[in-house]
Amino acid sequence: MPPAQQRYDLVIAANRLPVDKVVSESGEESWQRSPGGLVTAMESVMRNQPGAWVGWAGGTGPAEEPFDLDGMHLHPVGLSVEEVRDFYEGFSNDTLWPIYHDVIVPASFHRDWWATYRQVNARFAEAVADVAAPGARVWIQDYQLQLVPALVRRLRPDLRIGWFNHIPFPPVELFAQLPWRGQLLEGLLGADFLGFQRQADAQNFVRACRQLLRVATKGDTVAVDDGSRRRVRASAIPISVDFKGMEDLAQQPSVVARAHELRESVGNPRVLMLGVDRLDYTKGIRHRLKAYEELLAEGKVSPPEVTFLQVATPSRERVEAYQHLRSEIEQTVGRINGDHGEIGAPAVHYLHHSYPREEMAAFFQAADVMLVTPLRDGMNLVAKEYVTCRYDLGGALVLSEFTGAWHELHQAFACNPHDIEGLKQAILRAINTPTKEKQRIMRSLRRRVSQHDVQRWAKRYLAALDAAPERPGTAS
Ligand code: ADQ
Repeated sequence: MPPAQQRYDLVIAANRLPVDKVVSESGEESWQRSPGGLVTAMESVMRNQPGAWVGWAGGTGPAEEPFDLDGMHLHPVGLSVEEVRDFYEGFSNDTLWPIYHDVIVPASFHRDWWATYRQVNARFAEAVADVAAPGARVWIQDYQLQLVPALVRRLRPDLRIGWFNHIPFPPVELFAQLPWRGQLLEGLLGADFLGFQRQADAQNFVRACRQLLRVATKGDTVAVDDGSRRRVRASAIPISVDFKGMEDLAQQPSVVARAHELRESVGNPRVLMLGVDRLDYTKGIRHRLKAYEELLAEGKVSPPEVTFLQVATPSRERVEAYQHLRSEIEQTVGRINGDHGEIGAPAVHYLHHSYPREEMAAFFQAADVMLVTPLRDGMNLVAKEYVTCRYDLGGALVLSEFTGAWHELHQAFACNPHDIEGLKQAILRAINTPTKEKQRIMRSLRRRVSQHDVQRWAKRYLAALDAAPERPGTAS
């Protein structure tokens, strides 16, 4: 074990480190913090206590040396080319991701992917055990690391272990398809506390334990069958955004000017509709385009008066389902523009890029109607970011009932994206509702997000971890 000064009272383990490697013109390499809600939240808790972050740095090959950046100790975990393929693209994103998202596309099951998932989870657990101080709190993130809780407990029974699932936890009927379902549940039950986006996700987990492991459950706790008489609590602590930070950004004069510029560059429409997503089949982009195409064909909306801008971040481009999705979306956009666009006035503006936070804030401010139509989404931060940027109370949010966000943002224009007719009606309502009423809705959406920001989420999570059932024998 490293010397005492290199061990920490709070350890985050996540698939990715919150940094990217940048290479200067002279060829010098350095690390730059990548923006994101999780890292902002962690900064707020790490201000009061030193913390370490264990994660993959994004490349392949042996792990880089641990280093400190902006008050955080970063501990890279290395992945080989084969491990990226089998652990990350394979088991995480082609087995677990579809099963945990209602099997929108079929899941692939491969025993060698599972073997690599176990191997990589063990490496993460060893890294956590190395950097954690005696009695430290460990907070493990997401579906890529479901075996880490039990592996860490085996190595370091003195630690208090939490896990948070950023994506949905599926109903037992779907979860049961996984050939390794028992091992995954046992991996998670190594934690003291398990956090989920929605109560329904926590309940799905508890039910899976009862039905598949045949262990006793009571309310939101599961009894662990390992002779320790431990109980594990599973409950909902929905994630959020850095409301203050993002609102400040949106108010910057350069961002406001950029929002005007964006509207102008798409022809100053009366209604600019916007979609912003990772290019993922869970996000309902196809359904959104279909609804829009029908509205155009029926003459209910027409460019250049109404136009639609879809920003799609490149994602998981080596996984086949994502390659199919991309070509399908690009074909559809081409068809819609061919049928309904005019020279200089396309019906759909489509951007397949990643943008800096400032540009995202400008997109949100420029949009009259924000279309968030996932078929299934753990939370969907885009919905909360949109609301955060609308300090002017402008805009309208169309929100799928299948997102975690909808459970907090009921006042939004709700839609079931599978119901194309209903989706069209929701879009028209969002366009045509009087401004005063839309402002009232936006005010109440903003109140919710401002009072439940990501800093509060992190505090609530850690408080729940501290309050989780004591282990028999350790209670004072
Ligand atoms: P994601 O599936 O990635 O996250 P989401 O919650 O919408 O989905 O977060 C995406 C983030 O990427 C947002 O912060 C958004 O602003 C940003 N983004 C999107 N397109 C971008 C672009 N072109 N350029 C730059 N940034 C872009 C998973 C789960 C979600 C859950 C989050 C957090 O799938 O359900 O809400 O984790 O828990």
